[in-house]
Amino acid sequence: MKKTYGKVAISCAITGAIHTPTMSDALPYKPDDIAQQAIDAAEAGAAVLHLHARHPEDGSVSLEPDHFMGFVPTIRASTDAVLNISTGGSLLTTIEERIRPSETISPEMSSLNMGSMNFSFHGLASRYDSYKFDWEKEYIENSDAYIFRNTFRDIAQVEKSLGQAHGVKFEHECYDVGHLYNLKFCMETGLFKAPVFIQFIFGILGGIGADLDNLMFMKRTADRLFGDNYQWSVMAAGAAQMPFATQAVMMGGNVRVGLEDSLFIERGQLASSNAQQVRKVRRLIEELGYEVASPDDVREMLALKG
Ligand code: KMH
Ligand code: ZN
Repeated sequence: MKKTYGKVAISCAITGAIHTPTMSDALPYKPDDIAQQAIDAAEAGAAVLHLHARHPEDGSVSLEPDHFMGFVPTIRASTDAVLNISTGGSLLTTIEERIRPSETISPEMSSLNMGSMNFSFHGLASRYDSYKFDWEKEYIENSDAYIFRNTFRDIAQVEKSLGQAHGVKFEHECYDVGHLYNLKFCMETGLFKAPVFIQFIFGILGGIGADLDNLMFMKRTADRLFGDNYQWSVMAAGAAQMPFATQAVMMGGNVRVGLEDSLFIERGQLASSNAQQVRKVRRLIEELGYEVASPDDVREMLALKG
C-alpha cells in the first residue's frame, strides 16, 4: 500500500549538462562552486542533490569520476542530503561512460533516463531573449548530435551496474508518456521492482510539452500503470519550473528545481544561485500548507540504502 507522506521532497539539480557558463554567472562549474551551491541548496531545504560534473577549466560537461570527486566528499562532509548522481551524461557519450561516475561514488540515487529521444533544449532556449540560435543548422544539419540514446540495453546496463551491484535507487526520468510504458514494461520483465521513483519531465523538445494538462495526463497514466507502487516528482524546464512545481505540490507530488532546469528566478531575472530557487519553492510549498521533507524522510519514503 502506498504510504502518503504528506511531506514534499525538494530535489535540486545543481548544474546539469545543458546550460553553459556564458548563459549565467551563477551556473557553477568549478568543483568548489558546485560543492558550495549544493551545500547552500541543502541548507535551504533540498533533501536530494542531483549532480553532474563539469571540466573546471571551461565548464564543459565531464564524465570523469575525478571531476565528481572534486566536490562529492565536500558535500558529504557538510550535509546529510541524499546524493543523486546523473547517468544522463552528455549526448553521444556511451552508457558505460555515463555509468562510471556512479560506480565510483556508489550514491544512494542515480538518474535513469527511460527512453531514446531527440533531446534539445529549444524549449528552454526559446524563452531567453539573449540566446538565439540557428535552428536549421543546429537541429537539421546537425541533428544526429541531438540523439539521446537510452535503449533497453542501456537501461538494463544501468540497473545491472548500479542497481544490482551498488543498491542504487533510481530517479526514473520520464520525458513523455511512452517512457512510463517503458518503465512498466521493464517492471513486468522483472528488471525493476516496486516501488519506483518517477521524475515527470516537461518542456524538453523531443519530450512532452510544458502544458499543465500534460501533468494531469502523466499522473493519471502513472496511476493506471503503477497504482500504489510509485512515488513521483515533477521537473519542468525554463519558465515552467515554478508553475509546475506548484501544481505538483497541490497534486501530492514532490518537486525538482535547480539551475540545471532553469537559470531564472522569475520572468526576465536570472537566479543568483540554486539555493535561491530552493528557497522560493520552499516558500510556495509552505504557503500551500505542506511540510518540506528532510533527507531522512526521503530515505524512508524511497527505501534508500542510507
Ligand atoms: N536535464 C534534465 C532534463 C539526467 O541527468 O539523467 C534531465 C536530467 C537527466 O537530469
Ligand atoms: Zn541531470
